[in-house]
Amino acid sequence: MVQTLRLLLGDQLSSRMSSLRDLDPARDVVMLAEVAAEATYVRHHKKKIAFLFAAMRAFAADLDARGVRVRYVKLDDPDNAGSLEAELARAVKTLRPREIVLTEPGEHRLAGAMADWELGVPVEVREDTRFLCPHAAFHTWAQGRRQLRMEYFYREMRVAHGLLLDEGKPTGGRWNFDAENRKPARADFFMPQPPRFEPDARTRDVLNLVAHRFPDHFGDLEPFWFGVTHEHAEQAFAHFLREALPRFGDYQDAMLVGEPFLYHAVISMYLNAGLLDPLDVCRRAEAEYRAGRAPLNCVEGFIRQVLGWREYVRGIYWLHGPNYVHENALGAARDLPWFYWSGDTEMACLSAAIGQTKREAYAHHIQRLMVTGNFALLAGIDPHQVHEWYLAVYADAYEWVEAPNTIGMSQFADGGTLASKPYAASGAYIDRMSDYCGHCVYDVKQKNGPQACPFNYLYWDFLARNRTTLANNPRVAPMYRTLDRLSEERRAEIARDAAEFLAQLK
Ligand code: FAD
Ligand code: DLZ
Ligand code: SF4
Repeated sequence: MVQTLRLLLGDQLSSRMSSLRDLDPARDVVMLAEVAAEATYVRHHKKKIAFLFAAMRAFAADLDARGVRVRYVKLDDPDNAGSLEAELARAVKTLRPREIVLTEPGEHRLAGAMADWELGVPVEVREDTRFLCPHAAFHTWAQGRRQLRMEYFYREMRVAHGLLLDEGKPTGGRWNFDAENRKPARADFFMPQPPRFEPDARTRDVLNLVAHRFPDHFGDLEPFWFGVTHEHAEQAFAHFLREALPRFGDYQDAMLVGEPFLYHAVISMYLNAGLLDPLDVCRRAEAEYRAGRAPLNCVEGFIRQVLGWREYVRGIYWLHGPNYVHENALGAARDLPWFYWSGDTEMACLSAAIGQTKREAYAHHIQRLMVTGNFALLAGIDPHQVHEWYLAVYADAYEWVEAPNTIGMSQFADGGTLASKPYAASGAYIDRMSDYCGHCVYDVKQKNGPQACPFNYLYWDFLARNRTTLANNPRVAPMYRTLDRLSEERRAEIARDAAEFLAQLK
């Protein structure tokens, strides 16, 4: 008889999961299940499914080698029951455990479903201790605050975890070196590439399965180069520390044609699936600064992303209920244009960001925020459709992190809970931070007319359309003063160009 059946979800691939805390290999069984319900709640990128299944299989093999009894259900198992609940029911029937233990999932969808599970044995759901800010601590921090600004949360996290502190004060005399992190990159820079891992026989099996079962999902399955084990993720992170961290900060906001990764870490899919530990990566980045191998602005910038943004967006996600993903403060209602799936657009910035998303299931933050996100915001695309796109297309996408970034930061659909102003920008921003415009059929310097960069007139049209909601925002008010200084003729031109452009979006 089995004492405890311990379920590990596909993004819980760490031996430090709370669900494994008191594992007794003599009496317990650890279960992992590839199920259609999780693989299709959005039409995930093929690389994302392949990454998770291959990593799940590798982790299960690792547990097995350590003497743990593992029940692993493959997607093509003829008895596969299709959902986590149905698979647990099948396991309960066969193994007759006294209890089921699992770590909370990262989404309201699954948490809500679990509350209704009827499995005939007690189910214990434990907190996910991989995160550095427990739910209760975030609630306490948020209570009574009018504004939940990341910067203040981040400072408290630095103190709580003793990162980049000298005698209780921020190292270098400042908490935040972001002002130094906005340099455009040049195409002739040396670009470190993330390490690529040759698929082994186990991963090849998964690639065949995904090719066969999900042919109509978005994205290119091959070449598949993601790491799928803790050792791979470790190698990828060590490579980042050595090769890219010393320039990470400076070029954090830069974009270049043909350079999808620049100096970014490319570790979010590993962190989010449990293959890397967030506190460990922060400590090791700090050690690079202390050893004189990476400058403070780069190390602080990296730690801010992981200790600050990553924990903060998760706190915001759980603070808001399941309806957060349906918020639409600006009443945006246009359908997501088809080119988000095909990449087929003449706008070079969008074509580059979407093209690499298709190929790699990866785009870095500024591409997500200031290219695909900015365009959707300016064009008034329904934020829920935008949210479902981001949730599907990136290898690192889970709702706890994707939704606040999309609904809150990128689309301003939560009315400013997360961001103090909309991340809306004209073509000039993209031109300053990238070399995309030099490859575009549109002219970024032209403000109106058929050759003008669409971001230029859409930007002003966005402000004009959303005046009632945004004009009183102190951070946007100066832009309304500029808009109001434009001649009537110019404003009519903006409205006409925007209407014509938006009318042909399909
Ligand atoms: P780097 O730029 O090297 O940063 C290092 C790490 O910091 C990342 O691996 C990540 O764990 C963390 N990080 C950085 N920015 C953020 C952020 N804004 N929120 C949370 N963590 C952050 N990130 C996801 O992990 N999953 C998502 O589904 C996701 N969706 C996004 C959707 C939109 C619209 C936007 C604007 C951002 C989204 N992000 C998401 C945040 C960010 O873009 C990615 O974490 C980052 O691009 C991952 O690449 P990297 O590992 O090279 O990150
Ligand atoms: C994303 C995903 C996919 C594609 N497939 C599975 C799966 O087959 N089995 C599983 O346990 N988990 C999978 N996941 C991850 C879950 O969807 C994830 O645990 C929830 O979204 C909560 O974060
Ligand atoms: Fe994008 Fe406009 Fe530049 Fe073309 S000109 S790449 S559309 S910002």
